[in-house]
Amino acid sequence: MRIGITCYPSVGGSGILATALGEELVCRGHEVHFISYERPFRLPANVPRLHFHPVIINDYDLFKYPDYTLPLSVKMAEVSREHQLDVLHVHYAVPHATAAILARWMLPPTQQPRVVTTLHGTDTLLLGLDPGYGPAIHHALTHSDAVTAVSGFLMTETRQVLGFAGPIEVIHNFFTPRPAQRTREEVRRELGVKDEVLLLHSSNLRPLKRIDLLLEAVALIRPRDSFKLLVLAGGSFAPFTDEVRRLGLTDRVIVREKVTNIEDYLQAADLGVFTSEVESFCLSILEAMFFACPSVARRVGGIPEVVEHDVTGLLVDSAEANKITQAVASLIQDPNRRLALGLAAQQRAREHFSAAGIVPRYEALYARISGNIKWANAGPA
Ligand code: GMT
Repeated sequence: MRIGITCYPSVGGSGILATALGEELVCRGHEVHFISYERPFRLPANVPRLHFHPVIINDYDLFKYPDYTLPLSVKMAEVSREHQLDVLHVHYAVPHATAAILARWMLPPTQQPRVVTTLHGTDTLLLGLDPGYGPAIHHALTHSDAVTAVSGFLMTETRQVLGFAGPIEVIHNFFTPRPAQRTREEVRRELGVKDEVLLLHSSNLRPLKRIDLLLEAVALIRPRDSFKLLVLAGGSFAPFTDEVRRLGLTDRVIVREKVTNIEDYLQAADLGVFTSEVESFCLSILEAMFFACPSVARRVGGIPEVVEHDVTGLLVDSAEANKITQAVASLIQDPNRRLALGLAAQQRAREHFSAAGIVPRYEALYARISGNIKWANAGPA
C-alpha cells in the first residue's frame, strides 16, 4: 500500500511512534511518505520506499500568527495525488486530522485517500478540553475513516472529554530497539557511574511530567550515594538546574539532551522513574522494558496497561514524594527483585508491545478502510 504519515517531528512519543511505524511498514513492502514541517528526528535517510516531503511555511507580515494547517493540507493533497496514496495516517489530531480531511476534499473522489487518525494523549486530555479546539477535534474524528487510540484509557477519555461516539480502535504502542553502539560498561563509564544504581527518566520535561516531584523524590533516597539519576531530556533541562542545586543533587543527576542513540543509555540503566500527572501510555517506560529495565511510575492514565504492578514494575498510588521514594528505594536495595521485575518487563514488552504484533493491526486497519484485500488479514482486527 501507499501510506502518507504526518506527525510532530520533534522529540515526543507520538513522533517517535509514527517514525517507527513508517520504518516497519517499509520493511513490510509498503511505500511510505512522511509529510511534515521538518524531517522526524529518528527517520533514517536513504531507505528505499521511505520518503519525506517538507511543508514550507511562509511567515507573512499580514498575519500575526503563521498558519500551518493550510500549507500542510495542500502538501497532503499534492503528495496524495502524485503518489496515489491509499491512506493518510495522522498522528495527533491537532491540526493534522483537520488538514487531512481538508486535503481529501481538495481531490476528486477517485484520488481521495482514506484518513486514519491516531490519538496519542494531549490532543484529547489537554486540547480536547479547550473550547477553542474541542469542536474541531470532534469534527476531524467524525470525518476520519478510522480513529485509533494508544490505550484503553485514552479511548474512554476521548469519549468522555470530546463526546465522540464513533468507533475507536485501541492499538497499543510498540517499540523496536536498535542495537546499542557501545557496551553497558562504556556508557556507564561515560556517565561516571560505578556501583550506583542508575535511575533513568526520559521525557520532554513538560510540566505534566512533574520533574519537580521526580527531583524531590530522588533527593529523599538514602544512602544518597546509592544511586545516580540519568535524565534523557527531550527539552532544555536549564529550568531545573537551580532546583537540582537546592536539593543537593548536583553530583547525583546526569543530563543528556536530545540523544538519538537512546539504546546505549537504556541498556546502561537499572530502574526507570516516572512521575507524570497523566500519560496515555508512556512510551519511555516501554523503551526501558525492552532492555529489562523495570520502572516505578504513578498509577495514572494508561500506565497500568503497560506496567503490571509488582510483576513488571511498581505503581505508586500517591503523588507524595516520599511514597515514590519508598518504592524506588525498595528496588535500589533489592537487586534480585529488580532483576526479576526487569526480566518480566522485557518478556511482557516482547509479547505485547513488539512491532510483530502491533504493526499488522495497522495494516489490517488500512486494508479494511481502503478495501485492499491483499493486506486485509494481516493481523487481528
Ligand atoms: O507526553 C508528551 O509530552 C508527548 C506526547 C506526544 O504527543 O508525543 O506523548 C503522548 O504520546 C505518547 C506516544 O503515544 C505516549 O506514550 C504518551 O503517554 C503521551 N503523553 C501523554 O498522554 C501526556
